[in-house]
Formats: sequence, structure tokens, C-alpha cells
Amino acid sequence: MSGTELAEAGRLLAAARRPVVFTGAGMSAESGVPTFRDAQTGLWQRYDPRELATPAAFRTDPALVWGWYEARRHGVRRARPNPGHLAVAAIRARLPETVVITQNVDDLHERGGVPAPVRLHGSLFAPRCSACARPAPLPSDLPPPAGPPVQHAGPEPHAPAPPDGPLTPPACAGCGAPVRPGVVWFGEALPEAALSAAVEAASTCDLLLTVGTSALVHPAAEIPLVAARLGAPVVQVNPVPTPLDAICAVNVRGPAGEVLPALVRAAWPDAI
Ligand code: BJW
Ligand code: ZN
Repeated sequence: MSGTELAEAGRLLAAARRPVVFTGAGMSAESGVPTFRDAQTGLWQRYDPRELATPAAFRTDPALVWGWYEARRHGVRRARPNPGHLAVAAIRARLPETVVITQNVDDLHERGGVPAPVRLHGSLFAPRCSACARPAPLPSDLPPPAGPPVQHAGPEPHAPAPPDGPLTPPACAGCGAPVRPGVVWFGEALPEAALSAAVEAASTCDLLLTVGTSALVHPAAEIPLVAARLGAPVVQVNPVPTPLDAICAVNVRGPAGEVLPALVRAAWPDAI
């Protein structure tokens, strides 16, 4: 991470009043949650997430897809927010008009101190009926771990192993159809209220901070473009280049868990 970029990003953040923080899977990578394009583990290595995250995959093999999501949900339950999540909460505490928009389906922003991020791609924790959309209860499991944020990647020691294999989804209590994960699959529309809230926030923000997204999946990837088109500076945090590089005022190369706390310190040296 270069000092010059960080200082410039810090100046932009210190001058902002209504920032948007737009996050992707890289935000949770240092909590041990694999990104969408990372190698999967165990049985799931044999499958391409881009093929499992589709309505067609669930229609063809509901147990395979439900088992994959249950394994991921258990992985997230064992993970803790990392210093990047806490830095996003610190920005929001400093600038109450901050809007956090996430593509992630984990709950690490909430557990890191951002109570209601705008969720573009749903949640691992909101299953619903695949036929009538009635919300379904989560299969019972352990509470998330208490304690300070992680300083290292990887699951909690001593946590029970997640399920690893196909699992028959529960049946809807209303109509008996299989319950599905409450996430947005390829080819499905994003939740209308969340997408409008995201476009509205990006249209009226005075800084957009994009963190840990490959910016390859649409329409979410257009959110930073909306802000840039209307004149707001865009600051990107990612270890590698992305298609957003060209529209960014500043590209800070590095992991979110290190860059975001440093960015908060650069903006407000008294903050954390
Ligand atoms: C770090 C880091 C560290 C690592 N610190 N950084 C226009 C053009 C082309 C195609 C389309 C288009 N418009 C629509 C489409 C089709 C499609 C699409 O975008 N396809 C592309 C792949 C080409 N989009 C859709 O189908 C969407 N629906 C739609 O358009 O509907 C139209 C419609 C309208 C009306 C009626 C009906 C239909 C839906 C998209 C849904 C995406 N869903 C997923 C799965 C969610 C559930 C699940 O998790 O299983 O969402 S796909 C997956 O990608 C997931 C993510 O939220 C999303 C974005 O990924 P993200 O967050 O960017 O992660 P990665 O893994 O890609 O990148 C990680 C990044 O982190 C990398 O850059 C790393 O370098 C970085 N990183 N460590 C910081 N420590
Ligand atoms: Zn139903």
C-alpha cells in the first residue's frame, strides 16, 4: 500500500459528508470467508460457484445447492468481523450519513457495527420457499462466536466442522415446496428496494469507497460508475487491478483489513 495513495484517499474521506461504502467478497476475505472466485474447499472443489449459484442448479439438484449454502453459512457463523469491517463502522460513526452497500451475503458488516447495510444480493440467513416465497426458519445451529475481531484469516479454533455434502432442503411450512437460500442467483432480479436505495445513494454521495469487489457482476458493478458519472470521487481498495481502476480518483492496492483502518487514521488521526 503506497503512502501517497493512502494520504490522498484520506484527504478525500476527511472532506466527505455523505460517503457510500460499496463492498464485495474481498471485504470478508481476512475473516476467512472465501471470495466468490477463490478455490472452494472439500467436496465443493469439484464445483464452479458460478454454476451452483443459479436457479437451474437448484432445480436440477436442490440437495447439492442447499448443502453448499449450508456449508457456507456455517463457515460464516464461525467467522468474525475483521479490522476492515470495524473501520467501515468507524467511518459511519464519524459520518452518520454514510450508506454501506454490500454484495456480500454474510452478516459480518452487521456484526462489525453497521446495523442495516443495503444488501444487493440477499443473505445466507434469510431462507424462503422456492415456490411461494414464504420466509422459512433457519436450521438450528450454534450462535456466532463472541470476542474481538480476528487478526488472522481462518476459522475459529475448536469450532464444529461445517456440513460437507448434499443436504435435502427443508419443506415450506405453507406449501411443502423446497426451501431455498435467500440470495440472488445469476439471471434473477436484484431486490427492487435495495437496488433503488443503492442507486439513490450513489447518485447523491460525495465520495464512493469501493472495497474488495472484482466489479464483474452486474448490475451491482454499475454502482461506482453512477457515482463517478455524477462527479463524486471514487476510491478503490483492492490488492489487484479491476475494471474500475480507470474511473477511480485513487486506487489503494492492499487488503481491506489493513488499508481501511489506515485510511481512517489518515482521515482522522485522532480516530482509532
Ligand atoms: C480483496 C481481498 C482483501 C481479495 N481485501 N480485496 C451486464 C453485462 C454482462 C452481464 C450482465 C449484465 N447485466 C446482467 C448480467 C448477467 C449477470 C452478470 O453480471 N454476469 C457476469 C458474471 C458477466 N447478472 C445477473 O444475472 C444479475 N441479475 C440480473 O441481471 O437480472 C436481470 C433481471 C431483471 C429483471 C428480471 C429478471 C432478471 C444477478 C447477479 C447475482 C449475483 N449473485 C452472486 C451470488 C450470490 C449468492 C452467493 O454468494 O452464492 O453474488 S454471484 C457473486 O458475485 C456474488 C457476489 O456478490 C458477486 C460479486 O462478486 P464480488 O463480491 O466482486 O467477489 P469476487 O470473488 O468476484 O471478487 C473478490 C475481489 O476481492 C477480487 O477483486 C479480489 O482481488 C478482492 N480481494 N482479497 C480487499 N483482503
Ligand atoms: Zn411455500
